[in-house]
Amino acid sequence: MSPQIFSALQDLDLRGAALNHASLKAVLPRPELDFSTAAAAVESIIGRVRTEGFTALAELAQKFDGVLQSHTRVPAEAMERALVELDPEVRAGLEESITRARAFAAAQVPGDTVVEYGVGATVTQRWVPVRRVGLYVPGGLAVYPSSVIMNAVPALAAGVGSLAIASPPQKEFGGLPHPTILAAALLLGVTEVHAIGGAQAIAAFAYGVPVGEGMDPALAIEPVDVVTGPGNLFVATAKRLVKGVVGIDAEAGPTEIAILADAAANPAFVAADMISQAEHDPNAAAVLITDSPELAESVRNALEDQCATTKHSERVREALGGNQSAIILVDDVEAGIAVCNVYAAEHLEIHTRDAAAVAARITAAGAVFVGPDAPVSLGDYCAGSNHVLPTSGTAAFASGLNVNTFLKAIQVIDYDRGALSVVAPHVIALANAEDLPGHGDAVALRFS
Ligand code: HSO
Ligand code: ZN
Repeated sequence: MSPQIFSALQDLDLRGAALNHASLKAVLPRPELDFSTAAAAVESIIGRVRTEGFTALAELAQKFDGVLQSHTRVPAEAMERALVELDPEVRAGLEESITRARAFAAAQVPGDTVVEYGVGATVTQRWVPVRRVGLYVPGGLAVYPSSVIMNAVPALAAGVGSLAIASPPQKEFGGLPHPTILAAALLLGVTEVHAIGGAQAIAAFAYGVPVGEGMDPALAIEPVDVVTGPGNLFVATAKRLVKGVVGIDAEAGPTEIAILADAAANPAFVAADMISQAEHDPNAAAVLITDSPELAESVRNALEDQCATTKHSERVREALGGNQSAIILVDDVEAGIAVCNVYAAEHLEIHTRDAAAVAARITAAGAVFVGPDAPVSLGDYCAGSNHVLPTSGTAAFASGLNVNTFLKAIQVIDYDRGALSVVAPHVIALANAEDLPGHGDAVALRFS
């Protein structure tokens, strides 16, 4: 009897196809996120939080999360209890994750850039952290204490002085966020955690929650400068709508994994890694790009085997069978690299000979995992890299969360009179050319 194969996963045969950017982009599987469906509801939520503050938050928590709230801030005792009651193995895992993420983030902190244009003339680029950030940690299908680490560590390494976390209230935990999230926050020294979910959390961060006269001042939330963190369509839409009022990180849609593999790849590893990301969400994408029809066949077999026993098999089967997932056949690894660079995956694994050399030629991906022993799950938890990464092709222009997400560059211009005199004629000439003589006069005055 021939082994059962996983047939729900679509085939896309690009052997002999044109590999230019536009034609590849048109055929690669990627669903369009339709922000318009959520926009009206999210706009109304943002408006309500801005005008009604805590009253709106409490009503929305009752409506969406089924909890009655007297405040959003998680009390210190609940945070401490969560840490005391945390499973020691989970604690050890979180601590290892924090240690590695901290080392990578600390190494990213940029130094000032100074250029001297002769005596008395310097221009400096100075990096300054934003004052306060709001980190959103989703609830939903899974609980993500690891995302607390991935959001908070680079902000702390950047030197951000004030951090707040929001995560949806959970009915089964007395209206607080999941205790592992509280414990992870406390391990990082973050003590301001709010039980707020969805678009309302993003609104509360962006505009703050003012308290009216006679109200408990503890209900207030101070506005932040940057909001980061993944979330569902409502959260993503809210982040789009508040962008400009605050900074946001890259948009995070459903998780994606692309794997570039040749005939030498281990099909069981490839299948397991596809399943690992497909288990996040029925809309998650898993894409295998290979020049080996034999490998494609063995990965299908392995997927069928592993799907039979994996815990979230229903979700996984839906994700793998969706239009967003595929096995793509290409002529050779060279063509595979071209496909990967157009697809711009959130996560890209390289399972080819000379994996490091292939990885070095990748120009668009949130994160690249090199070789058979660097699965995405390593990066999700304990590699040291960040797991908040650009999805939906935005890796073409956006980066994963890092220290720079939380820094601003200030340019400092320091010229003395002698240094100014050297360029004065040029400033005056350019000012006149732009018909802005006042600009030139401001310089000339200093020498008259
Ligand atoms: N793969 C997810 C992150 C995550 N995985 C958290 C497990 N926990 C998006 O990069
Ligand atoms: Zn994951």
